[in-house]
Parts: sequence; structure tokens; C-alpha cells
Amino acid sequence: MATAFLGTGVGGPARVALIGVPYDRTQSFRRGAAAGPGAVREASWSLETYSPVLEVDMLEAGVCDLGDLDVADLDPPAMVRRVQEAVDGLAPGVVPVLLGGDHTVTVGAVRALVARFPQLRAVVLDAHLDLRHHYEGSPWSHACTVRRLWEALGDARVVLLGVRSGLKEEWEFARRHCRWVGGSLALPEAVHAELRGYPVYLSVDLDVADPAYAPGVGNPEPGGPALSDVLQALYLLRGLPVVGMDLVEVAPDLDPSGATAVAAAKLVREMVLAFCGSAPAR
Ligand SMILES: [Mn+2]
Repeated sequence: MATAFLGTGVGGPARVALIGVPYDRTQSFRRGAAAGPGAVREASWSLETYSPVLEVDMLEAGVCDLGDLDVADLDPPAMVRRVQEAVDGLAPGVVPVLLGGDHTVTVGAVRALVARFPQLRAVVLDAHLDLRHHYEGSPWSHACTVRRLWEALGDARVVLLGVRSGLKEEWEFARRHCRWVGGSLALPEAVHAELRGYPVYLSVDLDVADPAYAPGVGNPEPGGPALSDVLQALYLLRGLPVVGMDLVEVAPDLDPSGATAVAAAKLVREMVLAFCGSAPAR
């Protein structure tokens, strides 16, 4: 499938690898995220490749779309292993950008990258804490993703922004074991400065935005920021040494208007260009 984000003729060696992970078997409420990657690619047709805010173009960002992983029939641990292998197989210096798919896909990417970057930190934008140890009998539920990241990375290496939902126990866990957990999208300058010294994985669960802007998500959580505020938060994170990222939980069929998929495509464009838009020094 060719789209504006495919980067046909990447204009030099690939620096960014888009990887679709069409998977929604770890959803807790309503499914549909398996259709996310295809819908985001299709929606990207309606957007320009140029970002007037960042003043860079997708066609000059060295973006290569590797298509979708064949994960539909896999159980969750096998899917996570498949994602891990795919990210592990990328050449050094190529930044993986996963299109979800459930938030559980993040676990595979982070496991691969922490093997390559032992000091890896994770910045997660999400309406939910996702810190349950198990949910409905499974450690692979998308309600457990951040807990799995914490296990993979270690204590005080996860930053959570935009959170407005979670059990009391999850909030207590977050305050004890995450580097920062915020209901807003603002990152304290001290934490920002600290993160600049480490490789960072950036995970954006689309439900961080208010459902008014992106209703096609598995677990919509009212009372969130506008899409423009999410974009602004991403711009403020520019400068962090991001070595991998994802945009997850896009369930396009839950939004007949199509706005969710376009919102997701715009976020992906701005994430790619904000963190990989210029040639890396390395
Ligand atoms: Mn979420």
C-alpha cells in the first residue's frame, strides 16, 4: 500500500522504519485496533507531507514503511516476540515507529531497544496508567502495558503524561516507581533535562486526547486535552534523544467520521518530523 507516509524514494538511506502491528487481542473493552495501521496510512493521503510548524517534510526524513507484521493469529506473548524481533532486526541508527494496534505492541519494541540501549527511558502519553500486574487473568492485557515497561526498564525510568484514569493501587505504584506521573501533558524542566541525557522511547496512546478529537479508541476517557495540546506537548519534547516510538490504540471503525485516523496520521507525521526530521549527528 503506497501512501504519502511511505517515503517512496526516501532520498537517501532510511532513518525511520514504519512498522504496522495490526493486533487487538489484548483489548479489555472494545476491539478494532487491528485496523489501525491501514487506516492511518490511508488517512495520511489527506495530509501534506510538510509540517509548517517543524519546517521539515516527510519526503526528506528518510522514512521507509516496512508494512504490517503478520501477527493476527498470534497469542499475545508471540505477538510481542514478533515485534521484538522486527525492531531488533533494524540496522543501527534506524528509528522504529510502530503503528498500533493495542498498546501491548509497545512491550516488544521496548524489550528490543533496552537490549541495545541499557539506559533506555520511556515517555508515555496515555489517559490510563496501564500499571496493573494482571487484568482479567492476563499479564498481556493493554491495561498492563506500562507495568511490563517498568519491568523491562527498571525503577524510575518511566514518565507518564496526560493520565486521568487508574486504580488507587496503580496511582500509588506510579508515584513510587515511575520517574514522573502527571495528569497534565507538562513535563517539569528538571525531568526534561534529565531525559536529555538518555535514549528515550516515546509511546503515544491516542486515547490521551479527549474523545471529542479521537473517539475511535478502545477505551475513551473523557476530560482530556485537545489534539492541538497533544501536538504542543510533543513539540516541547523535541530535543530528546528518541530511539523509538509508537502511536497505538487507533480503532478506526469505532469512528465513522474518520477523524480519529486523520488525527493519528497527523500525530505520526509530527512525531517523526519532531524527533527524526533532520539528519542525525551519529
Ligand atoms: Mn490508554
